[in-house]
Amino acid sequence: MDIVEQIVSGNVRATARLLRDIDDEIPSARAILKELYPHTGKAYVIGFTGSPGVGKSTLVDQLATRFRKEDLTVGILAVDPTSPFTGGAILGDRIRMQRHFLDPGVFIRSLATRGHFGGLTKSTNDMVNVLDAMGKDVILVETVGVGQDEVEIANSAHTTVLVTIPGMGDEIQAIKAGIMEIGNIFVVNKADREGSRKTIRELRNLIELGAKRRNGDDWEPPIVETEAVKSRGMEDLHEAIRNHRSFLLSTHTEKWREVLEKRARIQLMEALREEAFRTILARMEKDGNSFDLMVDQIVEKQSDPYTLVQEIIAKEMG
Ligand SMILES: Nc1nc2c(ncn2[C@@H]2O[C@H](COP(=O)(O)OP(=O)(O)OP(=O)(O)O)[C@@H](O)[C@H]2O)c(=O)[nH]1
Ligand SMILES: [Mg+2]
Repeated sequence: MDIVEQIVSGNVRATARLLRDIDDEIPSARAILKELYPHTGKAYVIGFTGSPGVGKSTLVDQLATRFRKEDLTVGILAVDPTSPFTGGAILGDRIRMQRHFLDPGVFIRSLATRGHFGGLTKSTNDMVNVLDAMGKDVILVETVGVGQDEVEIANSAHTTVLVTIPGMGDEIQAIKAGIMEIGNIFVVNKADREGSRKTIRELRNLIELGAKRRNGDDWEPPIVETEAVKSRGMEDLHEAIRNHRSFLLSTHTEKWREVLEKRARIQLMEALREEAFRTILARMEKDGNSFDLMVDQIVEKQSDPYTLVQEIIAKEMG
C-alpha cells in the first residue's frame, strides 16, 4: 500500500508521518495532500476558540467522549496550545486524555509551532483535510483566540464555538463585532465560578444587537453554560452543535453551500499564497537575488518593502 492508501484506510502511523511532514513544510507532502483531497468532505469540523485557559481542551476532551458514545470517530487538532494538551507541559493532559490515547477511534495531534511565514491555518487546514481523508467523522480544532486566529478557524470549520468564562463579558464587549459574528455557539465555561449569569446576560445582549444585522432566516447563536471539568452542560453543547448542523443542512436555505464555499475559498487562498510565495522565493534564490539581500537593502534604507515587492512581481509577470 502506498501512503495515500494507508491514510485513507485509517493508518495512524502513516497519518502521523504526513502530519509531521506538513508541519515541517516538507515539499513532498503537497503531492500527497493532492491525492488525498478527493477523499475529503465527509468529516464535520468544529472549531473551538477563546482566550488562553478558558477550558477549550477540557471541553474538546469531554465532547470527544460524547461523540464516541455515538460511535463516531474523532480527530482532534490543538493549534498553538499555550497550556498542556499534548504540546507544552505535556504531563497533566496526558493523564487526562489517556482514555483517548487508548482509543483507536480518536486521533489527537497538536501543533506547537506556527508556519515560518506566519501561516497559521495554512497547515491547520491541510491537517484537517488529512484527518478527514483518514475517515474521522468529527474533527475538533482548538485554537487560542488571538484576533486573526479566531476568524481563520471560523473559516475552516462548519461550526465555530466561542468559549468564554464568567467575568469575560467586558473583554468580549471590547473586541465586539468581529468576534461576535464568527461564533455559531457561545459557551460560558467554568460556570461554577461567580458571575456566570451576568456573563450570559451580557452575551445575550451582544447577540441581540447583532441580530439586527442578521436576516430573519439566520441562525441565532445559543449560549451554553458548562462546567467542563465536571462534564456539566455537555449534553446541551452537543445538542447545540447538532442543531447548528441541522440548520446548515436544512434544505430551504443555501447555508450548507455557503459553508462549503467559505471553506473552499480559504483553502484556495492559502494554497495560492503558499505556492506563489514558494515559487517566487525559489526563483529569487536561483537568481542569486535572494530574499536576504533585499532584507539588507531595507535595513540600509536603499529601498523599501513596497518597491521591492513591486519589482519582484513585475519580474515574475515577465
Ligand atoms: N473551575 C473550573 N475549571 C475548569 C473548568 N474547565 C476547565 N477548567 C480548568 O481550567 C484550566 C485550563 O483548562 P484547559 O482546558 O487547559 O484550557 P484551554 O482553554 O485549553 O487552555 P489553553 O489551551 O492554554 O488556551 C485547567 O486547569 C482546567 O482543569 C470548569 O468548568 N471549571
Ligand atoms: Mg488548550
